[in-house]
Amino acid sequence: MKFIHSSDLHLGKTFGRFPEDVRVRLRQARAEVLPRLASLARDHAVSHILLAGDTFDQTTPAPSVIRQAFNIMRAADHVTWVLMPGNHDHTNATELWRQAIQDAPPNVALQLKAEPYALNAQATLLPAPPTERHPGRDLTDWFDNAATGETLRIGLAHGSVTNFDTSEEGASSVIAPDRARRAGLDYLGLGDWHGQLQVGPETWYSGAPEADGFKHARTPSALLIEIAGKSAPAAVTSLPTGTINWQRATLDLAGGDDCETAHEAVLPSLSERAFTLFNLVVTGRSGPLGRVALEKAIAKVTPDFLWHRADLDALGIVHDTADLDVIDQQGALRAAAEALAEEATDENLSPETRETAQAALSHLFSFALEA
Ligand SMILES: [Mn+2]
Repeated sequence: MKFIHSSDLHLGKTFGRFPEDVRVRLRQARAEVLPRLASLARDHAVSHILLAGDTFDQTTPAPSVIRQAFNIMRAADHVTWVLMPGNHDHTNATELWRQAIQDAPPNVALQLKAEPYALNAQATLLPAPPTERHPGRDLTDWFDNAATGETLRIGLAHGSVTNFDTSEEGASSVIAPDRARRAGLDYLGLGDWHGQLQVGPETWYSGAPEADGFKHARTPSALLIEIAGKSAPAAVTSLPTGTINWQRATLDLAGGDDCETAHEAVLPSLSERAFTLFNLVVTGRSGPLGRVALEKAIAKVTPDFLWHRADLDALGIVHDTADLDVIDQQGALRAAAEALAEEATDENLSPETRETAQAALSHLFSFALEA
C-alpha cells in the first residue's frame, strides 16, 4: 500500500492582513497545491491521496472554491482523493458538504462518517471526521474495536494529541497520542497542526502543504507512506510542496556593528525574494547613523520581496556628541537634536515618548545626511 498524506490545505483562506496583490498570490498558491499533490502521486505511483481535514478554510467557502477544487481532483483521475473534514470544515457544515456531494467526481471519496472504508483489497481506512469545531472528545476511540479483517488499518483524524497542547486553534487536546498502538493501526495520519511532525512510530502530522504563517521552520511537505505488509513498519518520506517562503528573521545589533553588513547577512538570496514573505525584527542598539543606513538598506531591498515588513521599534539608540555634529555644530537644529537625544534615552519618560523622540531624531539625521 502506497499513498500520500496531506492536510490543512485551507482552500479559500483570505489572508486578510496582507495587501490585495499578496492575498491573491497566497490564495493561488493554495489552490495550486492540488495539482502539485496530483503530480507527486503520479511521480510516485500512488493510488490514493489522503487529506486529513481542513481542505476548506471555512464552513461556507465560496461555491467556486469548492467547485474548482473538485474539478482539479476530477482531472487527476489517476488517483483517488480521500477527503475527510477537519475542524474548519466539520461535518456539521451542511451546506458545504451538500455541495461537495453534488460536485465531487467519482474519484473523490468523502469521509463524512466514522465507519471503515475499503481503500482497496489490502487496506481499510478508519476516518474520524470532526462533527463540530471543537468536538471536545476523542473521535478516534472507535478505531480500537473496528473490524478490518486481514487488511492494513489506516487511521485518519484531525485535532491535537493529548501530550501536545499547542494546537493551531488552542483547542483542548483530544486524540490519544498512542492511538495507533492501541488500535493496531499500521499508520495514523493526522491533520490540524500546520507543521510536519512525527508523534509516534507510525503516527504523523503531515503539516500544511503551503505555509500560512511564520511559525513553522520546516519546508511545507506532504508525506509519502509505503507499507509493505502487516508486520512491516510504514516507510515515511517527506515530499516538499511549499512554493511561498514565509521567513522571519531577527537582526540583533550591537552598538559598534556595521548595520548594512549585518542586514545583508540575514537576507534570503536574491532569487528567493520574489516568493518570500519576509518579516524582519531588529533588536539591540545602533548609533543614529547606523540606523539611517539600515533604514536605507531595508528600503532598497523591499521591492525585491513578495512582501516585506521590518520592525525597528525594539532597536535602541546609542550616540555620542560626534554623531550630533552631523546634524549641526551649533544653533537651533543642534539644540533640538540634543533635546531629542536626551529624551530618547531618558528612562524616566514613557517608552512611547522615548520612541517618538527617537523617531524624530532619526528624521533629523536623515535630513542632515541628505543635505
Ligand atoms: Mn488547520
